[in-house]
Amino acid sequence: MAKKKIFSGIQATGNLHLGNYLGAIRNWVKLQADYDNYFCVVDLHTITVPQDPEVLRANIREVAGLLFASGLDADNSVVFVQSHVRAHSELAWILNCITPMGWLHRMTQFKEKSEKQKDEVSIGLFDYPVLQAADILLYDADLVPVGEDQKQHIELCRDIAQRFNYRYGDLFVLPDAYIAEVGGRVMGLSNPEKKMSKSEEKKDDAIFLLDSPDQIRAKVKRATTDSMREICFDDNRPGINNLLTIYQLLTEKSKAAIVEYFSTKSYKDLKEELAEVIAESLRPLQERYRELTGEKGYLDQKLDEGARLADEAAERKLKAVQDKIGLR
Ligand code: ATP
Ligand code: LTN
Repeated sequence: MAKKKIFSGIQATGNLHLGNYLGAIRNWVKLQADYDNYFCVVDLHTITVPQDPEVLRANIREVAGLLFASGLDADNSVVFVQSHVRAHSELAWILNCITPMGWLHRMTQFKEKSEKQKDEVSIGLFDYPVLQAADILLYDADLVPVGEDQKQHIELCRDIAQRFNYRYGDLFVLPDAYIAEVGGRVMGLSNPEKKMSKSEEKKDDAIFLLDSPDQIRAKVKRATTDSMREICFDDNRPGINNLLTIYQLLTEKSKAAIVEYFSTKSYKDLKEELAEVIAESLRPLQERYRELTGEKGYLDQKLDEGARLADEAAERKLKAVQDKIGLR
């Protein structure tokens, strides 16, 4: 039986953090053997807000390198850069023409991001979820593993697919979001009321995947907690809850075992142990990253091969779309 298909994407903003890793990338690595997979560095999404060209060029490579270093492998997964496959832009345009503006006005991520940008908001930022729908629908993805913040975008993608299928006849697969029960929303260290984010102004809010052990120790040490003492999982105590959740995700121990283990310890102990667990978990990834970026031509060759395979699949689907709507 043919395997089910997975598609997911990640922006080329550099500085990938523990939230990206635990909410998305690590799940991609875990799932890849059981599916046909497409993982994409979505550079066209990245330019929906202003980017410096040199920085963008470097970030595309950094993010791709981190995906391979995290354990995505070319035997199981097609890893590629979105702008290398032209069908993404073309299908996005076609989907634009069947998507009501009202649907996009409801997107909470647009509301948040556009508030920050005020007068500078581009049409691209507004249209972002339609390009995301094109990404997913081009590859007939059944499953889209993402963090919780992307749920609304995947639902919109289903709505767009359904509208197309209804108008022109069945062509698109309706995808489901895959959101991990634990890890779907890793919170910030300095502001545990909000998700960990690259764009957070406070630099200490996120642990970046390439942070040194000392940087990790310093950030965890400064993480916001509360004035209580007891170490337990409690949604009403977001700081401690988040530290314990990160500990749980990285050690894969049960909640009960963790609470028992820390029952006689202090917040200081928890922070020190957590920092070591994070540093140890990231060490192999950082080593592989240095190895593969040190090998001349490695990344380019992998990304060229990924683009070739993705392009084949995407072109086939785009032609089928063009047939349906009368462009061919
Ligand atoms: P950021 O807010 O840090 O800029 P993003 O969500 O805008 O990140 P991406 O870097 O493209 O953009 O996210 C890649 C993946 O990581 C997505 O699946 C997203 O849902 C997930 N993700 C991002 N932040 C978190 C988080 N704090 N917890 C869990 N998953 C997250
Ligand atoms: N919007 C996503 C990135 C993204 C994506 C996708 C995720 C672009 N295209 C397709 C899943 C499927 C984000 O994480 N910010």
